[in-house]
Amino acid sequence: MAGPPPTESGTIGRMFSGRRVLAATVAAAALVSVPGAPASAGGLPASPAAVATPHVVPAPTSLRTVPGVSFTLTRKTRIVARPGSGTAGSYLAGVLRRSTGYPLPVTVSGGSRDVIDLALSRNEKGEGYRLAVTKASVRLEAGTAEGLFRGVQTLRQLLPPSVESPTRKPGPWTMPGVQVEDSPRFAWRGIMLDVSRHFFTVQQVERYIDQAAAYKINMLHLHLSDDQGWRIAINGWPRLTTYGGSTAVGGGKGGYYTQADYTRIVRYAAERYMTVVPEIDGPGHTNAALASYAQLNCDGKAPPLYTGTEVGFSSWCIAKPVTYELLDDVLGQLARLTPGPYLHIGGDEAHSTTPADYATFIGKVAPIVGKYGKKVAGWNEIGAGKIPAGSVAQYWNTAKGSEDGTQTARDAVAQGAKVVMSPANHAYLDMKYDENTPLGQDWAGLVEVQDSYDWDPATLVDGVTEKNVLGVEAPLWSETLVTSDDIEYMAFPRLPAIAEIGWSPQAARAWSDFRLRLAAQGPRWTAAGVHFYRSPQVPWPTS
Ligand code: TNX
Repeated sequence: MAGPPPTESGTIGRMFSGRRVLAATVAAAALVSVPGAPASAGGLPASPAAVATPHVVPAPTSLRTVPGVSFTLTRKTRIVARPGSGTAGSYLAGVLRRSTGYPLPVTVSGGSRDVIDLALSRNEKGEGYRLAVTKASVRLEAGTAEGLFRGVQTLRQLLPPSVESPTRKPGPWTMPGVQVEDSPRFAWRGIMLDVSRHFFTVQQVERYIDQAAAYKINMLHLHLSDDQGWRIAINGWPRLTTYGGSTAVGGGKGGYYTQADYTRIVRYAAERYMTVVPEIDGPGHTNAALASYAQLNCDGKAPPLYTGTEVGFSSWCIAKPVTYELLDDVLGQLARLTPGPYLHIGGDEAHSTTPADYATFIGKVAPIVGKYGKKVAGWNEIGAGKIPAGSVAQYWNTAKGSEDGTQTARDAVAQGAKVVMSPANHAYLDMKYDENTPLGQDWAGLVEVQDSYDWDPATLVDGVTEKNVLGVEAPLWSETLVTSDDIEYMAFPRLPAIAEIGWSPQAARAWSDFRLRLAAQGPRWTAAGVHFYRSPQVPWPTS
């Protein structure tokens, strides 16, 4: 490796043993209350190169700055995307060309100067990567294309915020010299978007995918059906969408994805190494389907469409064979359209289904998922039914104090399931930040950014420990959300907090340090046109 050996410099160098982190945090607080600005009196002198200190979210396992070294993009810089590097090179070029205006050709081989070189390496595995910024080049290595894509997201954050602008900006485009080694704590780092309560177009979903991918999110859970709308076309059951998808909360016009639309979303996500998990909720949350086909109802009568926000009033008719004929078609078609391993069967808040019927239902639906070669995912309640080992139970109840949630999550684990943590009072992006938040709900409490950040998935639920936890997911329910601005206002800055919980080692995480790194994301969101909540807990730069 060219250049001087890396040193652990004050502000961000950290090797993540508990004590070192604390030292780094204190130094960071002293130095960089305004990222990129010269250090104030009492701090160390600002770096002579005036290159912004790296403020990376999620925190990498190890990030060492190399003092006095930097790399500057030029009109001649090339991106070398070596064989096997997947979409990482073209994605990076797409981001950088818009703001820099540089041609940044992507080639499969190239020299060693003025290049960003993406290569596979046997030293890394999975999503792990290694990134070295030297004077001559930027070198990113990973064991997989997916790892390179995650590393590209770190690389972006080393450049000035205006690099995120969709239009040309002046530069200079300088990155500090760093050596980063990084790999994720958890395999599942998800977002969920409720497209049922309000419908979001393919383009709106794609926009959210890109925003989440920047923080190394790798799972996209789509809540495709609920009382207020059925959003995915199913061959043989056209009224699910033409009628069941025709409205939304508040009586709006609704909408739905054709199977081609859904495939577009799946492909767009896959190009960002994000796996789509489609959810068809049941036995509750099924009014839109029940309204579409009278024969699905136990009494043979279709209820009216529903545009309110109550939960728990609807149920599939557990005893009728047609219920499972429908679900066989739905899950079979979704399995065919979905390359990812999971189909999410919902299972939450089935207040109008008896416990015996609930267990019968899970016992019938889980095998349909298996028959189509997929694994079962569901809300934690599915633990009350019989589920195959290897299933995923998504814990959504509020942490502690929720006996039901704890019990069903434990029951799921006892059957060999893994848990994805989405505790509503920490991970729900639809909760209000404070009592003045114009959007969202508050049934799980007010969730400020620190609340979303300060918890550990491995210690939240008694009896569910690190080895039982597959990861974390931030659900965004859309009863009160209509536009992309609404999505972004609720997701930012809390989504990056959940993303860091999913990616970074627990010992490396401290709120006092995170809030400074988060503050540095603000100008990036401003440059990108992301509408975000300026939490008073975060020292956003004023300029
Ligand atoms: C609970 S949590 C729900 C959703 C609502 C959400 C609103 C869960 C699995 N179900 O039906 O949209 O609260 O915050």
